Amino acid sequence: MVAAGVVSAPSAFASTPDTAPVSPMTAAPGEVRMWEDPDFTGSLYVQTTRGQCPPEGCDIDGWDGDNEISSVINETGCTIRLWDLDGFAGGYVDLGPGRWGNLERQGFDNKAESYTYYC
Ligand SMILES: [Ca+2]
Ligand SMILES: [Ca+2]
Repeated sequence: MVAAGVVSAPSAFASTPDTAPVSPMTAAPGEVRMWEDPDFTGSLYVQTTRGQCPPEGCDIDGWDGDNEISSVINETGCTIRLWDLDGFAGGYVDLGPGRWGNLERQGFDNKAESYTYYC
């Protein structure tokens, strides 16, 4: 009857099975993914690793992605700089590693046309 539970009790971490994750969507380690809509929904327009991009950066497809990206998961360990224009020009926003569920909060919803890695 000693307080053994202090050690063995599950932390809040493990004791929240009723709490649905915000979104089940993930990216694989080393990947960046970008979706058409907030909360990682709609079309998945970008799914790349750094090695798949030229050194100067990656284009977002002009038909399937330009001015449409609304959420991003960055699992690259690098900062992803989203550019307002093709060719890494115009305004930009930097997204560090993590989940960016609504680019409206960064003032960059439906803007990105290209991106570069800063590692
Ligand atoms: Ca959008
Ligand atoms: Ca583009």
